[in-house]
Amino acid sequence: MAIKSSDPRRDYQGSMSVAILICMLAHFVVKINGTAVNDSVYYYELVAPQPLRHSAPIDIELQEHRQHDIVDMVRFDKGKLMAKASNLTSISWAHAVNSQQLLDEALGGDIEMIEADIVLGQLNGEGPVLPVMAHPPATVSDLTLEEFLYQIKDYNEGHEGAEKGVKLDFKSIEVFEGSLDILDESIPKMTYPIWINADIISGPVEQNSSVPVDPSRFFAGCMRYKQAVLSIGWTTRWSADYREGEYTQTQCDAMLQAINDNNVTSTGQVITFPVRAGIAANSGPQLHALVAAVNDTNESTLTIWSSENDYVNVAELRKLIFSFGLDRVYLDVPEELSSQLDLHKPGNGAGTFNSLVSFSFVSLCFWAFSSWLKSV
Ligand SMILES: *[C@@H]1O[C@H](CO)[C@@H](O)[C@H](O)[C@H]1NC(C)=O
Ligand SMILES: *[C@@H]1O[C@H](CO)[C@@H](O)[C@H](O)[C@H]1NC(C)=O
Ligand SMILES: *[C@@H]1O[C@H](CO)[C@@H](O)[C@H](O)[C@H]1NC(C)=O
Ligand SMILES: *[C@@H]1O[C@H](CO)[C@@H](O)[C@H](O)[C@H]1NC(C)=O
Ligand SMILES: *[C@@H]1O[C@H](CO)[C@@H](O)[C@H](O)[C@H]1NC(C)=O
Ligand SMILES: CC(=O)N[C@H]1CO[C@H](CO)[C@@H](O)[C@@H]1O
Repeated sequence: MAIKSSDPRRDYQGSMSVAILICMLAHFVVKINGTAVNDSVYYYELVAPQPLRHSAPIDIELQEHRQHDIVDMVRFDKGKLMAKASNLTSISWAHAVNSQQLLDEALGGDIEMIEADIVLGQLNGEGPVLPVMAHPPATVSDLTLEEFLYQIKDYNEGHEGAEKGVKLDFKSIEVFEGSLDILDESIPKMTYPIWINADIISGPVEQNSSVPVDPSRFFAGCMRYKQAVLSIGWTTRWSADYREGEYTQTQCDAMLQAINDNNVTSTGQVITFPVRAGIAANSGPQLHALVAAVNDTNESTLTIWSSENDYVNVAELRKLIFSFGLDRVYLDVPEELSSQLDLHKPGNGAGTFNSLVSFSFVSLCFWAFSSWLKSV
């Protein structure tokens, strides 16, 4: 991230420095574990050396101004990012952004994460078969994966400090492997969150119409992108008409097995489990056991998603969210459902949400992870 602006504020607004700060603070918080935090000095020292990187001579008076600016700015950003990390459900999503029009809307709106599906298909129904943005059974799109990623990168370069993250949902192992050249080219340059998603295990309810993405081949590809969050889920069958059904112990064990067989926790990659709201609501014990099992080596989170019109037991889902804590659950669901969830106050006393000291290193770094990696 080149330091180029003449406006002192902008110099420090790069997500890179914010990311470093957040990660350092997370270490700090973990270390003191439970005692009160006074981090203002710490922050100040961390950022203050930055002006030395300027090649131009720096006027002393200007530098003093800058240091005041830094402290103010860092406090501001710290607060904002802390709020996000302590309440991952407050991160906003655009879901199924599978066309040029939807991408334009997502980039023009104030959402923070763009979720989209990738299949092998054709651009506008003609030409070669290539990775395009569409959800099965569609195989035609007006947007290729390459163009989609390019437009997000272009947007983010022009909106430093307000970058949007991206979650790529690969619908088959063929399209994932067919996308590796594009990902090789684009992911290392990303200074914003990148999640790679696939449904790698056959899941509820007796889902047998879509083939899961081969876990070993998927993980083998993902190893190339250490900065990417691994979002690994189950194929699902659900709708407005379902009431019963859960992520069974067998299905959760199969997920854990796939993670262990492929040495995924040894890569240090961040893991989130995408779970369908209506089914997750019925699956508390199994999901807790899964997260706890992964937690032996690596902390993980849930990403609750839902299709429009899915049946969801809202009270049970709410209980599930607070049982994990708002710092462990991303929420990518339709507006109607999120407003019903009423997440502003913890319910049932089971929540882990409390204060600054409850932040986990992973939760904090999740959001800033790719920027942080770029800096080391
Ligand atoms: C935090 O540390 C700074 C600098 O040492 C000090 O001025 C400030 O009063 C401290 N704040 C609290 C709440 O202890
Ligand atoms: C999928 O499951 C349904 C219900 O269990 C069953 O009727 C159907 O034959 C199965 N289809 C395949 C392709 O196995
Ligand atoms: C996982 O690690 C073990 C022990 O280091 C090794 O034998 C095995 O081949 C690895 N498996 C994969 C899929 O990398
Ligand atoms: C994960 O492990 C850490 C450290 O071992 C522990 O403090 C934390 O409570 C665990 N979280 C869950 C959800 O099991
Ligand atoms: C968490 O974020 C959600 C969504 O923005 C919001 O409705 C809720 O009030 C927040 N909860 C807390 C405890 O901050
Ligand atoms: C993000 C994270 O917690 N990564 C850890 C995952 O587990 C390996 C092996 O224990 C650690 O080395 C990583 O730091």
